[in-house]
Amino acid sequence: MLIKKPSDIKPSEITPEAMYRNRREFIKDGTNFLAGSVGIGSSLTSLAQDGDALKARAPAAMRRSPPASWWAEKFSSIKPAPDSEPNFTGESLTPYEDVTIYNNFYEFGMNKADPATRSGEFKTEPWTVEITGEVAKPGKYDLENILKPVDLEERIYRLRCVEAWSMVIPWIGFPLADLIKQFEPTSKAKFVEFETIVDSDSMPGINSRFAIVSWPYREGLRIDEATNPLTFMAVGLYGSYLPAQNGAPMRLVVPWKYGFKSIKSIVKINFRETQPNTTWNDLQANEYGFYANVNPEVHHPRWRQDMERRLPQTLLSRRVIETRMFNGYGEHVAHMYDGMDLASYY
Ligand SMILES: Nc1nc2c(c(=O)[nH]1)N[C@H]1C(S)=C(S)[C@@H](COP(=O)(O)O)O[C@H]1N2
Ligand SMILES: [Mo]
Repeated sequence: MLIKKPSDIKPSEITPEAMYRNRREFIKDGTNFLAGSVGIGSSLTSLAQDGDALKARAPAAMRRSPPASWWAEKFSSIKPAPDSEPNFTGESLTPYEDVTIYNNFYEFGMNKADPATRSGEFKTEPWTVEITGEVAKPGKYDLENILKPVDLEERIYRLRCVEAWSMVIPWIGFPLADLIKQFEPTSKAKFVEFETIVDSDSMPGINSRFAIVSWPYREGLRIDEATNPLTFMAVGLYGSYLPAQNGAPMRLVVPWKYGFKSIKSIVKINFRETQPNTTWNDLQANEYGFYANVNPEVHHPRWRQDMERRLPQTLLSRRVIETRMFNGYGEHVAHMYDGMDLASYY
């Protein structure tokens, strides 16, 4: 077997995981895990057990989408995350395996492993995004064209699901504000509405008799939230393209809100004057609000919101931590909600 000198190894041969482990080895985990005995509710099953079974079921080939050549060029220069908050959390990263196997993407099914194991037929090329409503430049745009003017950067964010689990994920993408300004919103654009693709041929959850969502999956933000510097459009994670299960080719990431706001595989962006309907709010308005800001003081009937399991859990450590207001990003976002009663606008 040939042994390659480090200088002979092309960057493309280094797995993103290995790259990240090296780069981030210095991270001292500042996360303060609470004692394993803290009662956090019976809904919190141990991922240590689920995890091994899930990993065995997800074929490695499904982890990365095969991208057209323009993607490789786009990914050849990525501005690294600064080593400080809010774009870098200082906590250890959730491993690639967990980020890409433990997912919520109901279009592929309701179980955590469904998006990884049932998205093999999903096509992300060609991909167009339709821009409508209160903008000077509406139209159907090829993804390649709308990504041309944006510079890719890395952001390491916490993601906190309303189901009381959380991850730390190194995303690749760009501020949503950089995308929005291309379409020149009018003064009537007070809200932004997003829709996910509906492709029943490749998304086995769409016509499932267990489906509870009326498709397309929809989300929305107020325009000031959408243009907040933290609000991110991700096109990759761990230095590589987004796998289908994480919302390829482009998904929203709103780190101070519950995970369900971070809508995946976006095909429509509509600018409007009134607040849009959103998927989870439509389904169960008493449990899921439009704002969905992470808030340990607003209770949810089925999951504790004052604590969370930081993935991956192991048999030895359940890694239960306290949930922070605005998921720890309050300094950068709390001002947008001045004077609002967050118990009513949850
Ligand atoms: N289209 C679509 N987007 C979605 C979902 C979904 O079911 N469909 N699930 C949401 C939920 S509940 C969460 S927690 C996050 C999970 O993102 P991840 O699987 O990349 O961690 O995606 C969100 N975006
Ligand atoms: Mo979620």
